[in-house]
Amino acid sequence: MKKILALVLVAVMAVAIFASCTQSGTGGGVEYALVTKAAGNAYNEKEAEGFKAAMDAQGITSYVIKHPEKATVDAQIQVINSLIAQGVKSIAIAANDANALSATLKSAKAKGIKILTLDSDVAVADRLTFCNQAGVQEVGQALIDAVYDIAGGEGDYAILSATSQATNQNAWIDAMKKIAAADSKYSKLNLVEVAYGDDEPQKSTDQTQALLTKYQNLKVICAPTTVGVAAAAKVLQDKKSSVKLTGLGLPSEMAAYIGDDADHSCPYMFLWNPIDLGKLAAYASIALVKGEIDGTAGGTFKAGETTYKLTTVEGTNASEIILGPPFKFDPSNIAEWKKVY
Ligand code: RAM
Repeated sequence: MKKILALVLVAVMAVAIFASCTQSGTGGGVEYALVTKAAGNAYNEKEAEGFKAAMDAQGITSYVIKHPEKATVDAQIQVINSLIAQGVKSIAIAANDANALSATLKSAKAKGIKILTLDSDVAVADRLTFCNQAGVQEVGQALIDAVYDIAGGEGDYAILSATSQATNQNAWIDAMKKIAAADSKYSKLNLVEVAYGDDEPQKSTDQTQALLTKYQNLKVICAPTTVGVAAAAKVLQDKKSSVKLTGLGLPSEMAAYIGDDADHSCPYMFLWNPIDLGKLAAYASIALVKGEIDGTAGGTFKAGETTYKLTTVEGTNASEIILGPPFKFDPSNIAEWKKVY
């Protein structure tokens, strides 16, 4: 009996592990695909949850969700090639690199597959539109202002990012640097290092520890990645470090670390709703496949009750769809939001 139980357990676990990498509707062929950055990241699972919910709401079962094994270009190329072979109609992807997916995405496009991005963009020529969680400028501004505020207007800060090639993190970091350079208000802040935890918990933990060792006068770490910020929060809080943290985090993972006192490592942080971002990507995929939008700025489509408009990405004639502004999580609202995502 025990043996049978153990076997059943192993089988259930195997299915669960498989499901965390690939999830699909119950339909026959596959038309709509979501490719996240990587497996093992709760943020990506929330995106997937939203994508699935929107497909279900539309009665569409011909979709597949893929979480590549690692947050690398190679892992994504493999997934995209298999989706091309399956003859999907659209691929919504959170890119692990702005340029290195180009050749693969071009061959998908040549097969008539509609390519769109969410969360992390590619070069605008390689996609029709981008489901952008929040304006890059707004995120950069929120983060640099949080660093300024928490550091008391001056001193050393470090950034703990995801992978060094991640388009979204690089865009936010770039925006932070540009905003800081353009206004003398920030001139007493000193960025000592941008470290990369590769959206892996252990590497992010190690990188946080290394920052603490290297920079004795460090005041603040800013981690614009949910994986990095959660790892750093734990390191700082366990050590009762005086170094404070801010960044982009999932309320469900960060609730234990948010607080204004010496017992908590993170006074406040930001994010948006990753479930809504997944939904937006699903509705945009459907609108592209049905020809309701073609990626040209000015186009509109419905995502549930909301009508979204494709707007122009500054300095280009390419489009993006902005989900909304970044949202601040602090001791006053974290208990409420940790239940949501
Ligand atoms: C991590 C990923 C994701 C990013 C969030 C904020 O989960 O890097 O791409 O948008 O952080």
